[in-house]
Amino acid sequence: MIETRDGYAPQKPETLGAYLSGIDAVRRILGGTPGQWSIAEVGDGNLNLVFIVKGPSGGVAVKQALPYVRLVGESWPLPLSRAHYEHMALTWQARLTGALTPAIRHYDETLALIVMELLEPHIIMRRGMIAGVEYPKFSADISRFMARTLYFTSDLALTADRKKALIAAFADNTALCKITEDLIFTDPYRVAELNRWTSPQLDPYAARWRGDGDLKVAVSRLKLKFLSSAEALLHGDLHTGSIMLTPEDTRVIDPEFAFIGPMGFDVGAVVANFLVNFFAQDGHEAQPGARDSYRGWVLSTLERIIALFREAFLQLWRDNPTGDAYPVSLFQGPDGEARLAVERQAYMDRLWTDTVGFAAAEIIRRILGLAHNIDLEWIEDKDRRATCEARALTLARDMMVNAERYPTIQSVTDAARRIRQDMARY
Ligand code: SR1
Ligand code: MG
Repeated sequence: MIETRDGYAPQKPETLGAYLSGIDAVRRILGGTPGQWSIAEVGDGNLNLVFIVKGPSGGVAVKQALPYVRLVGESWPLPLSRAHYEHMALTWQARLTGALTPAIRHYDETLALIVMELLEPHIIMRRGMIAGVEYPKFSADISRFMARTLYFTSDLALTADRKKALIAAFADNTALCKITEDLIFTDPYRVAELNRWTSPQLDPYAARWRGDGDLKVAVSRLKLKFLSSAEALLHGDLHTGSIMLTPEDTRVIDPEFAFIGPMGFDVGAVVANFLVNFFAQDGHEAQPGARDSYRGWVLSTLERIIALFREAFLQLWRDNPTGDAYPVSLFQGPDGEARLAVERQAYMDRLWTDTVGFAAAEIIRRILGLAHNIDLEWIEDKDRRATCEARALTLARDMMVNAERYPTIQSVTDAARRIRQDMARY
């Protein structure tokens, strides 16, 4: 059933101006009179309305939840409460990371609407990476974002009562979690109405995925972890479409899928979307080899992200052992400290193994499931696209089934380079 709520109505450019003119903080940012404001709906995401509003003095971005999935239509109802979770997650992330999120100018729970800072001249990272733009600050920014949001919302930093309160605060974001549970961990491995792929080129791959017992077991283990491991506050959809940036400034947007889940899911989303972009470059270069240097940037940046994330997370743990997990009192004296240092490395190794599996699941669903990436979708020549996709699927299958063969990010990037070299065609 489509949700209705007293006072809720989807905004249109004609109604939004009047609404915003009633909010002092927004009126001051825009300047002039509402008649001088330009308002355009620009949303190209899967779920929501997004408006850009500009006035004589400045601009804002307005995001409003619809009571259904925009990509599919009213046949797929979705609760408006996702704006509540997005607002709450943005508030946490802003507190923990400073300027790595868009500033919130106004929040309206009834309208399920968030007014945010207009990020200009930022663009969606996925688009920048398709165009071959390098972002020198990104590895430092995203590793800091992940380390701080994941560490400070985990049991390593929070006392048990605060951690449980955090779990409770996000526990009802079930509809958004269900999208992930179905679209990432289930549908690509079974016949599902919404699945799609580059056909007929990848038909044999789709069929193989539905008949592969090893893959089904591996993805089911990951799904169980996603369902049951309340490790930290996740962004929940940390792909390159959820990042707006310039070479100088990075902002993480869109945390409406936020909930308390396994950390490797967020880190894996970044890994997966970099790998997909790496494989997609063959479909975007003007002549073979033209994007070699960019491919090098993509993989070396990914390696740096993971190294910096590990370093930053460990440093936060050493400096802020404030949670109820690994009580300081148990690890005093030189022997205790040494044991804890070893255990911290083991913790990071387990997190990395989770990351490999979750990255694989994200790659697979972007090729065989409902929601695809423009990195691949924009490759017009279907044979070329299918070759890029088949290489990504080949790597992802092995990462998922044989995660232990990928103990480091270098082992993943080496395999990506190798598969690209060796696999001439889908
Ligand atoms: C029906 S929503 C499909 C996808 O869009 C969002 O960005 C999430 O990635 C979700 O899985
Ligand atoms: Mg989104």
